[in-house]
Amino acid sequence: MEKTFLMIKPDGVGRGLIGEIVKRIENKGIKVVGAKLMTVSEDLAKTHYGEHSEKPFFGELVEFITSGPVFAMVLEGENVVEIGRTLVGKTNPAESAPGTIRGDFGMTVGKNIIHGSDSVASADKEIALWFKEEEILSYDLVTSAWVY
Ligand code: IDP
Repeated sequence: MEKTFLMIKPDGVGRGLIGEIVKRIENKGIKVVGAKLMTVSEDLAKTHYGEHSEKPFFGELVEFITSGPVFAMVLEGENVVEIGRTLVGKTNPAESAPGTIRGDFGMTVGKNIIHGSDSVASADKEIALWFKEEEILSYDLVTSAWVY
């Protein structure tokens, strides 16, 4: 079964949106197999956003993501990378449809509430970066027979 990495950023945690966002994930039929509230070190932030290291907003991005707790999750489901991105919405909340997390709660690209892996390859990389193997659990949801 496919896995993805979603992370509620400091603005989402600070605005008390953890429950609202997890509710959407569970309601969709996605299984949460790992989750933790944590602070992000500068090293982790720089590695996670490494592809943006040459961008003018990189410093601001690292400062933001290390500025308060984040809620990191590993999610499991069929096609969950793509479905996760659909729930999250477009990078710029102004272009995100209502009904998406960024579309419903975000106003600016710098504070867009949540991160979601954009491909299976980056999901694998990000899960390994953010979670230890023993933090990812395997269990059955009784609802899965009605989801699949
Ligand atoms: P994504 O989060 O939708 O995958 P990316 O292009 O990978 O989008 O960018 C990573 C994060 O960097 C975005 O979620 C956003 O918070 C931040 N970011 C992207 N572009 C800008 C910008 O022009 N100014 C400030 N922050 C930006």
